[in-house]
Amino acid sequence: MGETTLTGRVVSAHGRHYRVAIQPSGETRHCYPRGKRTGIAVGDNVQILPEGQQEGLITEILPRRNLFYRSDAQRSKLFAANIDQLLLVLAAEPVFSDDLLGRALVAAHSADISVVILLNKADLPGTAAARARLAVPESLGTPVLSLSALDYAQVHAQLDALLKNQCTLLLGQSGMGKSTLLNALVPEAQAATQAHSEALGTGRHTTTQTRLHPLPGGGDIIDSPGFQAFGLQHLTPHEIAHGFPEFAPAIEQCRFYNCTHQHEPECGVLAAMASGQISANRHALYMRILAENQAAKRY
Ligand SMILES: Nc1nc2c(ncn2[C@@H]2O[C@H](COP(=O)(O)OP(=O)(O)O)[C@@H](O)[C@H]2O)c(=O)[nH]1
Ligand SMILES: [Mg+2]
Ligand SMILES: [Zn+2]
Repeated sequence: MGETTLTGRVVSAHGRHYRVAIQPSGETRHCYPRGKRTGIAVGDNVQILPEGQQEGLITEILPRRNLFYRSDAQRSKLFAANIDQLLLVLAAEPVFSDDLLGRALVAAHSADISVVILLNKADLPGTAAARARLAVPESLGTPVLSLSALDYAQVHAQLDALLKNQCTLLLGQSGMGKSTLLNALVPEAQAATQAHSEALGTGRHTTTQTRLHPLPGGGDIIDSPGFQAFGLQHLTPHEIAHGFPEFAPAIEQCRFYNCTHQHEPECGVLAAMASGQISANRHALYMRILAENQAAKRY
């Protein structure tokens, strides 16, 4: 059985349709999972059984380094596997959501994936005010870059070294400029996106699929569709707390080893919040995520 299987990397996902780049030739095949199997992500290394010259059946997902995903009450949405870093794209307009930003950061911190925040549309007058809203993540050590994706020279000057030889996931709400940024970095990407939407007959240029693009200078960038929700139902209470790095020193001061940092006496996190070291907004986000997970478990 072994002699006919091929190994490859998933380079695009759209529903249950996957494109797999076969190693080492690099030829791509249109693949689909066996049976009802889901849970395959862009960036996954997989084994396939070839069918004809252009198709294949995905039979196995090889072990992952990491998986970045969100999970709402109904289902999980896999963004990508085996990534080196997350580039979170925000802008002054449309206004970004603090709640969604906070959740994406929790998901990344809890999976130990490093994050760089990119404040795009630096040419817009609201940029300084938007940057002020990033004070908390910045103070926690998340780098914040600011540029205009319309200015290709600026994009290359600020991002080429960061992205070189890394696998980077581009993530952000729609309208923040992910596609514009991708086009600046990968000149062929625009043509590829358009060909795809024509093939689907949608005629839309909104990104509906997740797709990995090799960068001309080495490395890969993964473009993902925008999102309006970011559930974290897959995290345990401990992982949620781990997703807030500023809680770590305070947690050591909690009296109870199983403190949930919500109402317990002599809680280090509540004390740090009372003295202003932990932001009340961040603690409120922590409480929301925790409450959602507890509500989900009751079903
Ligand atoms: N002023 C300004 N507009 C930008 C910039 N980057 C993107 N845009 C515009 O923002 C809109 C949304 O960009 P798009 O790349 O489609 O966002 P996506 O939904 O995140 O992929 C488009 O009209 C872009 O032309 C920028 O740096 N400055
Ligand atoms: Mg887009
Ligand atoms: Zn506590």
